[in-house]
Amino acid sequence: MKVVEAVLNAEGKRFAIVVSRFNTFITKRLLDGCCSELRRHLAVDEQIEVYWVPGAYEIPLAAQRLARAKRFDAIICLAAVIRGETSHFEYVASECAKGIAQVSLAGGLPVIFGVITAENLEQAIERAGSKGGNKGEDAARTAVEMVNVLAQIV
Ligand code: INI
Repeated sequence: MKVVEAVLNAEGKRFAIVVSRFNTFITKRLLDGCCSELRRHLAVDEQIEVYWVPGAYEIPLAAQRLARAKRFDAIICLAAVIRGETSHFEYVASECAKGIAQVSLAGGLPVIFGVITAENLEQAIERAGSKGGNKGEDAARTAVEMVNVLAQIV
């Protein structure tokens, strides 16, 4: 029986982070969590590039360009989509999720969905470094794990 379980080692791997400026108060915390988690798994700053985009809706296109550049082992997408009074939230969140999945499959590399979808600001804060953990950290760990597990599929 062959069982593959990846180690969490980011040494020598290259990561692009696409982060949304919308709800910067939250996304800055996701970015901090993401970078510190990558460093905890031995990535150094030279292996990490950060690309700011206006909102979650714009993330898939930027991720697609980065995937096409073929310089990265994984792309990590960070945003906070917070439900407002209108249905705008649903469109933004679902297009972002769909686009990220498409880029990942078309590009053949991990494109990680580090996007908070929250009912309100309080819930978003909880998931950006307080009692709900930090979704940016989780996304970094997922990226490192996926890069390592894919390397073992031959
Ligand atoms: N963008 C977000 O990243 N989060 C949100 O909560 C959000 N809401 O709710 O409107 C949001 N909207 C902007 C959107 O991502 C685009 O930038 C905009 O529609 C221009 O294309």
